[in-house]
Amino acid sequence: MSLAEIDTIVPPPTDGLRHDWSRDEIIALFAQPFNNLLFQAQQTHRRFFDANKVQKSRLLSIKTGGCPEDCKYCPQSSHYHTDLPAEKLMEVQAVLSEAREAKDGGASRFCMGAAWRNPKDRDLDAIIAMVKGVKELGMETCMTLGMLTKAQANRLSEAGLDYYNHNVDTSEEFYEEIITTRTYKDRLDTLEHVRGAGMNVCSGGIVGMGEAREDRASMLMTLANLPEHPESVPINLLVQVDGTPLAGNDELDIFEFIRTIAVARIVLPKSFVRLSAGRENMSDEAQALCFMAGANSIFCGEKLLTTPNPEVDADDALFDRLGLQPYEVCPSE
Ligand code: SAM
Ligand code: DTB
Ligand code: SF4
Repeated sequence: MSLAEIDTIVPPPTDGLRHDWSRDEIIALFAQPFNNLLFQAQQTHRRFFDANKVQKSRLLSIKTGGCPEDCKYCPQSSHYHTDLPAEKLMEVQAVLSEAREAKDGGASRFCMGAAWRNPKDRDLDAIIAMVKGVKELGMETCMTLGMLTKAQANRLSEAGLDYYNHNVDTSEEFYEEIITTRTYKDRLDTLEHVRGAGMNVCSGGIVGMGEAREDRASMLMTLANLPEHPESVPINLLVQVDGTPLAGNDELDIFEFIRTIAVARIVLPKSFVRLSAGRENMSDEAQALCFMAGANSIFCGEKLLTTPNPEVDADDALFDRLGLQPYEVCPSE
């Protein structure tokens, strides 16, 4: 097949955004003096967003623990011993009552996570009932259930699921240090199925796992060079959980974390960049710098999936001190 023919099969992106970043270019962004990097990120942020608005999502673990995958960061993997009891999939009504509470607490999106390698087809009826029920409450819906086939992605999309979260987690080069039970390509295939089914894509990763700056740059390159940028990009700072292989790792310098947020903002200018896991151990000042660097989404509520997150009152106080406003209902990106 000639190059011209390939060009007609995969049309170039038409969104006016760059999808051709090299790793060296992204490393150069990281390497700027901190003030210059933050200035560039803040300018980019203001081109597409209100710099004082932050989207709030609430997480719920609908199926906890006992996961067959070996992700070295994860307290829910059955390969490690973390004192986390494995539970069955929650009942639909119990999920809906948590969603009602999340809405009352100011969340515009409800994200449901399951400790699965992939959902089984027989689970999808209950999952779809959850999606429909949460949407009836007037909230956006997000699910993260592991790998999806094309057919599963289509079913979820038809049910009205707004977002699917599936992280690339790290760079392609570092990936095998962290997960051996599924490949990087598996992850990209799932993202393609989600996009092909017409859902919004939520995909990001974790930093602080012992990766190098080059890996952080490479991860952002993968995300920025997807045919369409994910609408939502969670940047998680590793939450170290005793019993997982990454517990006891050296902590990442917080300024390197803030740099990662800033670079994500620059290479993914129209995406919501989520200051995701790790806020519990961050100072207010560090979080303020993350917002300044272009983070405009957080998880709210005192629990992530299985680990603690700041109390709602603490977040409200921080938003007040910084003059930040939550999006009522998230603008459709
Ligand atoms: N099992 C599904 C999967 O892995 O695709 C969905 C749930 S999984 C817990 C969702 C994401 O949470 C992971 O991809 C990872 O990025 C993040 N995560 C899990 N444990 C974490 C930790 N200890 N610190 C930071 N992020 C974590
Ligand atoms: C994402 O990127 N981070 C969230 C969500 N997507 C599902 C999960 C963070 C989990 C942190 C560890 C825990 O609470 O189990
Ligand atoms: Fe399982 Fe997801 Fe945890 Fe990996 S990150 S062990 S797939 S729950």
